[in-house]
Amino acid sequence: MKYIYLIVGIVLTCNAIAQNGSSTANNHAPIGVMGDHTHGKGEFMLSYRYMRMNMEDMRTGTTDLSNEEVLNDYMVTPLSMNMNMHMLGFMYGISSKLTVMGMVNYYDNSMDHLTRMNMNFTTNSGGLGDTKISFLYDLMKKGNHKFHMNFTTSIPTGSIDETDVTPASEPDATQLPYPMQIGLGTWSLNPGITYSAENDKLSWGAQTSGQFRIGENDRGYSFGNQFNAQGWFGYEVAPWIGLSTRVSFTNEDSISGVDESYMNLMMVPTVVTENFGGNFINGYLGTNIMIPSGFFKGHRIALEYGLPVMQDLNGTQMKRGSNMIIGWQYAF
Ligand SMILES: [Cu+2]
Repeated sequence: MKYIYLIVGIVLTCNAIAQNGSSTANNHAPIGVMGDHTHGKGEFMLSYRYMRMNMEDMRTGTTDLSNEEVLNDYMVTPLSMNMNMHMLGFMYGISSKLTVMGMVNYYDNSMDHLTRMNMNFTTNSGGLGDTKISFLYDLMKKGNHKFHMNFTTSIPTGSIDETDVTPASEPDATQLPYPMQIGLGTWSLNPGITYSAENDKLSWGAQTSGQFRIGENDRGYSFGNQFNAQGWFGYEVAPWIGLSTRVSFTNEDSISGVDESYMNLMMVPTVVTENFGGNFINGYLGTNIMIPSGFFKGHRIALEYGLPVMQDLNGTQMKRGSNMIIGWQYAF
């Protein structure tokens, strides 16, 4: 809730600042949408996003579970997880129709647990994640309406061998559960299509995409394929600032194959492959700001905050919580 006040606050306090002639802040979708726009030939864009996602409390399907209920079946229950992601990206217009995009991510994860013996412990992992290369191809532009195709290849540069010390492994480190791994360990092909449109004050768009994991990784498993559909709506308060709402739907499969290093599947729900994926609907509020003058003229700052609206989980999992993204973009 406090983020809504923050967004409204930014708008009200800054609204008096000098306004720029051309409408631009809302030419981009909310910052959480990847590959929402293309670039003209020879144009570069750099971007940085910081994303913080958090998960807490357990659920099966749409039924919440207490720690005691989880500890009836498992020796340990997760309590919460925090994921911090730093995402560095570039875009380049190869031609008037084709844009290439690259992205590297740095992860910093932590997970809190409770054991049957009523003991708490935390595990950590972090490092460079998978590398993404995308091609965006303009299919159609008609008036203010535009369609482009997205094709992303995810290259498995992130580690799937993350270890840490747990009470059961002390004093040695042990292979951390699936959600604490940094990469997929497999290549992934992610095709999609994006529609965007705008008029005087309003902008809107939609994107649908899939994520298809290729084969299994060298630990013997592969993360679930995903289907995503999302739509957004933006309102231009002033040419340099826009507000946005977004709704996203994700369907994710459970993990296939198995990492044999998890010897005891009664240890914790996060080592059981059935306890992954589900159906998720998230709602977001955001703002896009384009600095209208001065040294940072043309730099974009954006913020988006999301919460789950619905989540129907496969097996026993932690619930997804809030999702915050802060971004910077600059084209030249
Ligand atoms: Cu761009």
